[in-house]
Order: sequence, then structure tokens, then C-alpha cells
Amino acid sequence: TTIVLATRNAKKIPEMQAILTEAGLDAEVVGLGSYPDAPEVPETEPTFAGNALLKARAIAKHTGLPAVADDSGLCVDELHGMPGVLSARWSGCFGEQSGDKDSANLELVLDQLSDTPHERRGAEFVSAAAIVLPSGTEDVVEGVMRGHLIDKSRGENGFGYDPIFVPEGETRTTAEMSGAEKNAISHRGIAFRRLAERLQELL
Ligand code: ITT
Repeated sequence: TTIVLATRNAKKIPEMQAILTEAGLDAEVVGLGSYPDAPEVPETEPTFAGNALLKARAIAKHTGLPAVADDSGLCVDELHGMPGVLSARWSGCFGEQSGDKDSANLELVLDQLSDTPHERRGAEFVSAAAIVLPSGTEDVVEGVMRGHLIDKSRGENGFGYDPIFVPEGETRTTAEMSGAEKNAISHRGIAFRRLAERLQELL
């Protein structure tokens, strides 16, 4: 079976492939790179699950194949759960349009927490993963990874807010972990493993 992962983030494809293969599912994951005409889906919903479903529905319709999409973000306690669904465009929300978006977003969160002491720097990564089959069957699952935010970037791996996020029970940031170490505990790892179970029942 071919499954289309509705993402333009190339890092999510091998992650999903590894998890499905580990779950014993004989499926090949392809990204939107293979579908240059796929529609650009605006993430207009207020929830991760809503956006994941929007993306998966549009791509299932476009390709005629089972489609999976993930919408994810960082929810910061002190910022009342923001940036949340706005994580990928957080600095843009404040009119900043500089080069590297990931580092602009991270720097902005650090700025917003500059007066917040360690004990109030709790945060969590959330991922909602949706599956939409050509038959119209739909399902959404979620994964969460709790932790806290440090005040200076550490590590070169991963992407986005990884250099300032330390998971609960860890001393390293997720940017200081290998991909496999992060997958084992990450929001998306958890969501994708739940999704693999659902796929086994559905496909
Ligand atoms: P697609 O929508 O094309 O899948 P994307 O990277 O924009 O790609 P999201 O819409 O899910 O994905 O945005 C998630 C944002 O949240 C992402 O840009 C990061 O800033 C942040 N984020 C999500 N998961 C993360 C992780 O594992 N590590 C660090 N930051 C993460």
C-alpha cells in the first residue's frame, strides 16, 4: 500500500515510514514532493485535530490514496497554550518577516519568557495525526510530550523549537537527541504509533 503523508516538511516522512515499518505495516510513505500539483491547504482551524483533518482530506481527494497528515505545535503554559496551532508562523503573527522562520519563532518565545523563572517554564509539544481513506473513513489521534523550556538554545538536531525544549525526566534538549531517541518519546512519535495501530485495522 502507498500512503501519502500530507506534508511539505521532508523530516516527517522518514519518521512516519520508520514507525509504520516497526509496527509491521507493509506500506510505503510518500510526501507531497511526489504530488507537485497537490493543493496548498491553509491551516484555518483552531485545533490541531481540525487542521490535520483538513490537510488529510484534501490530499486523499487529490491523490485517491489513503492520506495521513499531522498538525503539531508547542503549547507554552505561561503563554496560555500559545503559540499552539500558530507555532509555524508565530513570529509572523507579530509582523516579523525575517529569513529563518524557525529561529525567529524560537527567539520570540525566548523573549516572551525572558522574565519567567524555571518553575513556570512548563510547555508541551502536541501532535494530532489524521488518516483519511478514499472510502471516506476518517480518524484522528493525538500525542503529547511534556517538558520545560530553557533560556538558551542547545543542540543541532531536529527543527523548530527543539533547541530550547527539555522533555520531562531528561536533561538534554530534543535537539541534543538522535532522531530515534526523540521519536521514542515525542508527541509525533506517540501520535504516529497510535495511527499505525488504526491503519492496521483500517487497511
Ligand atoms: P506541514 O504543515 O507541511 O506538515 P510544518 O513543519 O509547518 O509542516 P506544522 O504545521 O505541524 O508542520 O507546524 C508545526 C510547527 O510547530 C513547526 O514549524 C515547529 O515550529 C513546531 N514543531 C512541531 N513539532 C515540532 C518538533 O518535533 N520539534 C520542534 N518544533 C516542532
